[in-house]
Amino acid sequence: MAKTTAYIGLGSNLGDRKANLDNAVRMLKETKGIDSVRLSDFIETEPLGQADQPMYLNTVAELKTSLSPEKLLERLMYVETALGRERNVKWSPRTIDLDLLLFGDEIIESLDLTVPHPQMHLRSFVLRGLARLDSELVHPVMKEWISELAARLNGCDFFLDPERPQLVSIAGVIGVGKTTLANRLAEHFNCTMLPEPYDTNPFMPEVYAGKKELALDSQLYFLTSRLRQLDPENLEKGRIYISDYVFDKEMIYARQLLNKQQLEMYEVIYPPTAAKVTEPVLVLYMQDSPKRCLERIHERNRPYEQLIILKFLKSLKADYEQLFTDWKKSPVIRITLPEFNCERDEDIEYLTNKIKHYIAAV
Ligand code: A4P
Ligand code: MG
Repeated sequence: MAKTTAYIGLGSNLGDRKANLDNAVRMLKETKGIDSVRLSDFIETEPLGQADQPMYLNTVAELKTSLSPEKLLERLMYVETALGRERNVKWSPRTIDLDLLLFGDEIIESLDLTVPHPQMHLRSFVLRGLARLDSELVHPVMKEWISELAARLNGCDFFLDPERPQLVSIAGVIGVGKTTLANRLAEHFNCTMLPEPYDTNPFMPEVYAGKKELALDSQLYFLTSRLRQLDPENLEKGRIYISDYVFDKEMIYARQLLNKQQLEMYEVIYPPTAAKVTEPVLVLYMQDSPKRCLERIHERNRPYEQLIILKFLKSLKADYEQLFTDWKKSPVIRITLPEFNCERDEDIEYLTNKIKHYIAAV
């Protein structure tokens, strides 16, 4: 009988977690129709969704099976019950949770079973385990490498939360094309675009022209206008918004443009403001060479921007790289130019197909 390779996500956060996982694996191995069980590492993870719970112990199992997906799910539920799993509240603490992550490359959407597991692409503890068991695995719906999906999460775990505004923020250095992409995406999703108010900032042209004493005013202007735009009071939960900037770049620009005294004052104001703004559910980070960004800046010809030099763009790019090396707030999809071209409909379609897996729009 033909065998399918299936992957199971195992988790426990009640009782003797290691023994619970070991027992579940033993019972799976003893199952007729299941063989060659291989495990990834056991890792301790923060409870996802509800913070006031004990830490989880998670692992991923690969198995070969001649069972149907439905029979395999039945067996998983049997093992859960046998090991003391109580089904009361969704996402409550549990002695054992067994999720069917992948069943070959099958896509199943029935009443009792959704495969691939609908939120697996948002969980590092699942993706890393899968990639360790098979580095060539591809997500059958998203059609992307599991390792690529893992890289987007930077070691963090997320879940789709319809209770939040579905803010997608676009990041990248000046001239990379954030506004153009934001407009195209807003058109596609038929949603509001939150544009950076660069042309109403009365201080910025003077700062770029050399009046450094106005740099703090310019930064405060941006800070307050973004606070207004991203105030959770002004954004509806479950609705999609696209912003052509990521709020956290404020600190990058402050470090670049403010002198020591100005920065000291700014650093007092910034954290309480940052704590108030709506965080993105997804960031799109556009990457291109500083040279090509400078060419675009010359083409679009905003007067004050013409004083920008390549060295400044290179330094901004390095700061953005660091920001996203450390980023823990949301998944990040990196978009590399010029391979990606905003003007091409198929590129936009390809990107929007990725984005929709990261937003919980109602
Ligand atoms: N079901 C549909 N598709 C599947 C599938 N692919 N695998 C149905 C398993 N079951 C599937 O499952 C409820 C019903 O989902 C089943 O009857 C089955 O017919 P459940 O296991 O009773 O409910 P649940 O586990 O509370 O919900 P769900 O949606 O499975 O939640 P998850 O995704 O399992 O999340 N944090 C950390 N750090 N580690 C974790 O492992 N797990 C959860 C639970 C929350 N937070 C966590 C972890
Ligand atoms: Mg489950």
